[in-house]
Amino acid sequence: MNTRLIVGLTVLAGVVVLLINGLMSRGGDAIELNGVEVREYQGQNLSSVQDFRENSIKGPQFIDVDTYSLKISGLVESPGSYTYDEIVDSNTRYSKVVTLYCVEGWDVTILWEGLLFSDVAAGAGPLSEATVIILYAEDGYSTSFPIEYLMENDIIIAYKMNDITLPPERGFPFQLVAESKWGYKWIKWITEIEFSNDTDYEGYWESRGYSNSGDLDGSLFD
Ligand SMILES: Nc1nc2c(c(=O)[nH]1)N[C@H]1C(S)=C(S)[C@@H](COP(=O)(O)O)O[C@H]1N2
Ligand SMILES: [Mo]
Repeated sequence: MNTRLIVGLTVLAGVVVLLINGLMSRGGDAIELNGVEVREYQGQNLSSVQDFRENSIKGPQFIDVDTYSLKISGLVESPGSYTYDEIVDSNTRYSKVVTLYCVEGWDVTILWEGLLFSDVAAGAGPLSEATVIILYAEDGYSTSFPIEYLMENDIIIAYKMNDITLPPERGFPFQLVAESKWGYKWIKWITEIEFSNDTDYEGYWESRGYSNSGDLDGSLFD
């Protein structure tokens, strides 16, 4: 090989290394602030926090934890508002690997950590007339569930995924892990839990034709 070829190849290799480094550090930045993401759990490979597609109705919401409150309203004995710390510190923490399936055809398998929805809601004392729970979010999004689904299935409100605090894009402070339901039922940036008896209520995507139950094994449209 002549010298010019060797020099040329060396320069090319250097450029490739720089490019790869650049791409890798770009992808990692936002996440490393909160710690190191776990990618394997009990022998199971997990998806990455970055494998989600960002397609929220108004883009990421940036919620200030110091001013945030979660409101519990409607058909309950004691409506109230709780801070992030009140919710996270006063309830038992659970973790579980659950897969989110979006109707667009992608899915992510994540180790979620959070609180039982039923524990968070129990303090407010749901009234016996309540049959439906409507969840509202910072971006105006909403979705609803039959009360039994959220109260009787160990459904989690997550504040961590793969062992890092939910990044803003992924729903900080809380995302509902709506197991066995399509991704559009996994509401992010939750701000209010309303107990209701409005069985006709339709959330954002539900009012645009998607099934109200959102069951993965049911039909996609009502
Ligand atoms: N507040 C809020 N929550 C939301 C959405 C949204 O637009 N706003 N999109 C839903 C949809 S359609 C999916 S598939 C999941 C996926 O989350 P991602 O946007 O973090 O990928 O979030 C759900 N939760
Ligand atoms: Mo979705």
